[in-house]
Amino acid sequence: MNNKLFLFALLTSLTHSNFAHDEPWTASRPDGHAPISVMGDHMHASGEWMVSYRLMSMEMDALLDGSSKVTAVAAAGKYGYNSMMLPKEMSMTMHMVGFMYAVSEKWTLMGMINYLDNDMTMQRPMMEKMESDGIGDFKAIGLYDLARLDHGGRVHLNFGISMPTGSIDEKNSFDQVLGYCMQLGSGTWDFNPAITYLGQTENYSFGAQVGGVIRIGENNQNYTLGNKIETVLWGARNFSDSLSASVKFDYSSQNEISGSDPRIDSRRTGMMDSSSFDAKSKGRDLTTFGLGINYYFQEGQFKGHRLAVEWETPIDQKVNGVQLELDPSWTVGWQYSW
Ligand SMILES: [Cu+2]
Repeated sequence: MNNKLFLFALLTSLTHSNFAHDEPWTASRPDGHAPISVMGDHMHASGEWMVSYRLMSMEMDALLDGSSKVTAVAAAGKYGYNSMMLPKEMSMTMHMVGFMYAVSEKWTLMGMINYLDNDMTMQRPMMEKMESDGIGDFKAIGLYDLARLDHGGRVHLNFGISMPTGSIDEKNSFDQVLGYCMQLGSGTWDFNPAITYLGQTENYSFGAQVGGVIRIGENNQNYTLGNKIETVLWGARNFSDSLSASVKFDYSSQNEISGSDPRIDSRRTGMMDSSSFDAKSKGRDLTTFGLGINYYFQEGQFKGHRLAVEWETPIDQKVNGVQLELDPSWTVGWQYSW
């Protein structure tokens, strides 16, 4: 609760303070783009293109039961899992390639595809490492310019659709289907709506995005990943025409899975049950704090290129059921527009 009050106070003070600024909002400054982990934060001028690449790296270890750390033995006893089958560590690396194109002043189109690489180690010491990698779900997003406000503010709507191009059939070397968190896609068509507010003063910029993921129907294995809501608030200060630094708060909440994969259910028999196979041990509430740097090349042979890095740490997390705890993560990115 204190976190939310603080965020509210921060946003209120930013939006109601006396930063006199009569220029319209512009992307042509280092803080004209949000911290690199935020998607669909900005629009482009009509006819403009942008390509981007992001690398995101996440690590998880230690088991959580709700918001409390728990040992594998205690979690297994409470939920009826086999403690040796519980996860111990997981790493997730995501390569994300995107493009943007503004078809008019009112509409910017975006496409994003990612390549995922997941590794998971189990509690049982001699057990082989679980691995999965491949293409994730393709996202197509239309950004609609809703309003240009006085004093450098603007608002846009994000209409996103996620297509089920990522596999939900990833298996181990014994031809058994891996747990839910090792799969690469949702298996469903998902709607990704959001509303984004951007503000700028001479040396500061700030923004807020409220969005969600709404799954449509069930996938071909009779389950649906949980719907998700997410609120992101950020602020940045520019130190020159090329360099800015940012802070970010992100709160997200994702529900557990509804339904279950019969192939995964068949692995839950004979004392081999694991939280990885349990549809109720999926989804979490997560609040993170991030620090970032954006660099924008304004001239020279790299004119139009941007480099950005962001470090993000959880400040509060509560998992559904038993799951691994998320550690601090990194996002680095490159963007080029013309
Ligand atoms: Cu862009």
